[in-house]
Amino acid sequence: MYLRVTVETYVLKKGRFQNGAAFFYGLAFSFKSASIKIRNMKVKNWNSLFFISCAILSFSLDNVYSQETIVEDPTGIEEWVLVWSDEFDGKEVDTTKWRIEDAALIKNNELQYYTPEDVYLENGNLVLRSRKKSMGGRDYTSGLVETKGLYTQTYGFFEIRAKLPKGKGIWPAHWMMNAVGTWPPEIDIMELIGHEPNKVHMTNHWGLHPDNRMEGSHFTGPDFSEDFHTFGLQWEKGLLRWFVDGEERYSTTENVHDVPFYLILNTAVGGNWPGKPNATTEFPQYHYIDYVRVFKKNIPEKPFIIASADNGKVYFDPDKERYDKGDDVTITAVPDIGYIFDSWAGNMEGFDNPLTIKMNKNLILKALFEKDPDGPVLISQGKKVVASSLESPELQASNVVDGNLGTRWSSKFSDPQWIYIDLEEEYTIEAVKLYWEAAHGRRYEIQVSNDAIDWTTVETFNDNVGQIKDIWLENAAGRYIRLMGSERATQWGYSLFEIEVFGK
Ligand SMILES: [Ca+2]
Ligand SMILES: [Ca+2]
Repeated sequence: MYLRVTVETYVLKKGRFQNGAAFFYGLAFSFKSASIKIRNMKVKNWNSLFFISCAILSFSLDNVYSQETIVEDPTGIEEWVLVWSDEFDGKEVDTTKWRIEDAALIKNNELQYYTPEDVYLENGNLVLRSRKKSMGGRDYTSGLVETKGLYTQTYGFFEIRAKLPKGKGIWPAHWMMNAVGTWPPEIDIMELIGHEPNKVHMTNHWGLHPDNRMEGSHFTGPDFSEDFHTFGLQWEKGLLRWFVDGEERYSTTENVHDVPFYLILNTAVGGNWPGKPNATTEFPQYHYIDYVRVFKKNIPEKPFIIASADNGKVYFDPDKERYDKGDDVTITAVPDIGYIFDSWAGNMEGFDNPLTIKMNKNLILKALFEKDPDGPVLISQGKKVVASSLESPELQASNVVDGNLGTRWSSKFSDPQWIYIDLEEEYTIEAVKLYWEAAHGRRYEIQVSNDAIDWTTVETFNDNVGQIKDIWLENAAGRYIRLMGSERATQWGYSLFEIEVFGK
């Protein structure tokens, strides 16, 4: 049952304003003040009932009606719908859109500690600052944000407007990684090596580590540290096209990925490619990002659904990148542990879950969840953890309960391996959430115990695919909870960013 209909689709069409929906816009506008839940019998504004009946009428005419605003066309040749963006106009980084790194990532021999201190908004820009400052065992600090776990997309147009830092050892990048967590694939929209501030690199990575491959090109232009420039990527089935300031600078039709990716914006310091900073490198350096805009191509006969969610996930049946006009699609919002579904927002607002709709237009939806006051609470963070082995001293067991998705525990490269958490007292354990790294366990058991000697298995996985896993448990109680791995899925050890245990 849909009682409200709104209003925010941006259609790009060759720079012209298209206003085909004024009537519906008026309706929807009148409607913005209404907030009614029929299902829960909560009616906040009876004056809106007239408009509700209008909306039901309009809904019966069509699923959705939208205010259509034309934005500049990023490619000049096609019609695009803005589906996700951040203009960075606020006071603080929007953490429903971005995860802010807080870790000494072990990668490419880079020298920075990524800290939230170096990620902030200023004058309508996201600022990633790089400093010569000791932190977390590193000699430099810098900033990294990503949409991992918050927003992913397959295909589209991705545009970032930025003014880049420069100098020997400075490595700004706008790039994308596979949402599933394996590497490659990776698409680098823009990379710049700071001692060549007029050269932009554009690269596609494919294959699977260690048999990975890459192909790319570079464009030599102005000094990209002196002013703002736009860096764009058009990604379609079998096509990748890179743009700098609206001009195509590289393209390929080979090895084009077809799985969802998330976005990453960062400035690395040092690393194998740029080398170390030297006496000529000036600190601090600033990487200014004016906006990030993500589009999907508007194909009227092939509408799409984009759904975002924090504290939950959205599933589609059938799950397709595009639908045929008239297809029925069932959309289900599944809350994270400890949350309950509240409502839908975006092009279509309502309270039914799951909901079935007829695909007549592009739909941009957001699932809203709220904290479940009766739900289980997180009981594992900061507790004592013991593991069977460590891959290396910095990949310590306590990293799975530090609340940081950038730090992880990893075991030695053999089977079996285990890790347990001491909850300090006996709990009824209702759920466990595992955040696997790419090196995950294929077969493992969840076990509980009151003495860390005799273990009872409460859940068994025989063909685990990794990623983020919500595990609901029945009749599980104990002071200790253990993940007992019997078969690794990769040649590497068992590797987990975080284990969250929920109970009462
Ligand atoms: Ca801005
Ligand atoms: Ca962690």
